Amino acid sequence: MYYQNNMKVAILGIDGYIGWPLALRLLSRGHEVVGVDSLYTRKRVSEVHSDSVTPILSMEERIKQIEEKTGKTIKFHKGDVNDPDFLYRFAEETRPDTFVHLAEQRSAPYSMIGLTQARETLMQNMGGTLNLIYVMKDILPDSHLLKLGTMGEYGTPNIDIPEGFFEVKYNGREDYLPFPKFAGSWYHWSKVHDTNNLMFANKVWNLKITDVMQGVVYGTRTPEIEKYELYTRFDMDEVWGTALNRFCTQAVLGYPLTAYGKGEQRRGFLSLEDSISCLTLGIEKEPESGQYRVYNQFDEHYSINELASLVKERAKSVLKIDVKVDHIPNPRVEKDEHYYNPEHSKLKELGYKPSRNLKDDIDSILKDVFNFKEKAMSLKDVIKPKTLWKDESKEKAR
Ligand code: USQ
Repeated sequence: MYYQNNMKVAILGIDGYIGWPLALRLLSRGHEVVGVDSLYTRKRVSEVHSDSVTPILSMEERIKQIEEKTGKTIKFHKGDVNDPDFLYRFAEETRPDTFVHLAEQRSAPYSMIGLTQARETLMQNMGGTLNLIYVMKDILPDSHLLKLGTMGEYGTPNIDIPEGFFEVKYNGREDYLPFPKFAGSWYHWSKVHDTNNLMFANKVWNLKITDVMQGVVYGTRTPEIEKYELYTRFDMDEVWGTALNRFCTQAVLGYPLTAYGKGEQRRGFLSLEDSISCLTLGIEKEPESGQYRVYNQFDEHYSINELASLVKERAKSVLKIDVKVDHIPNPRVEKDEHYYNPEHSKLKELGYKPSRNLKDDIDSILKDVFNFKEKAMSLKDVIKPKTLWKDESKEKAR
């Protein structure tokens, strides 16, 4: 394992919540960045009548501003990783050292809207990853793929969760095997299928792969976003927004926080800044040739009730806003009380030091969202959960 500077990194999904701040970080560390995006998320978010609360520029305008502010450029290729011709052309032309694959449909609720969205999620995500595997095998067999998976691949088993693999004893024999997966949405299953395909590609073609099982990311800022004043997107609607970002927005608007079910479900969380640091570490300290490695990427795990209480307390302290926590019927099918103890030491062994504390992060999200309160208010109709994992009325109607 070695440390590399001045790498050429292709970020697939560069226009997204994580892709954009990752591009800024890599540029500031002296790497060359090339980007791909189909602008899929912008389109799908607008289809559910939502938008980013933070103001985001077009990709062209982002690149123009970064050139003016840093003198560095990002070569952007608009296209879909699910189109093999496009991806082969892109790889031939740019020949990166590392592919960071973030270009997947990333919303669990979106994947549960209906058959169209379930098919789209599975085909889009598995198709894009499969294309990338073949592109690497055929054109760049020594390149490194850092692929974003999810902690949700594991589900919530009643035993500790290892980082990808574990030792099993069965009928008197032992082996070291992939940990069983039990995901909670078609989106999360699409990541499980990707993982299986990546393990197989590594086995047959020795491809160098890092599979990142990332927890729920929250936040609005990284040092580069602050320095260049170029926001990344921030979603808070029921389809595209994630728990803590939604709670902070709800608090700014004075709306009750939407804790689903009993609120005792636990997930691994990490700040946007920590996500970018971990991904950068995984890019710069790449696996050995022919290695497939798995990281559980989160800082701490919290229950939904713990997060909601902390947001309630910080909203009172920072913005003098009183909010209440509403326990609404869970639109998802998931355990809302369970054991949860995933291991997460490998990234720390690689050098990851969590940078922030949750209280400060929540304060900073609350202040940022408060600055764009009018925009957040204009999106108030898309806060309440409408996407049901199990729609009883449809079942009765059939
Ligand atoms: N939840 C609430 N209230 C809300 C929103 C969510 O109680 O208003 C609960 C959900 O029921 C769930 C938990 O919060 O138990 C997390 O939900 P989420 O929407 O924040 O996150 P999730 O759907 O799991 O997906 C998100 C990202 C996805 C990423 C995943 C990491 O959208 O791209 O892969 O987090 S993880 O959850 O670890 O699998």
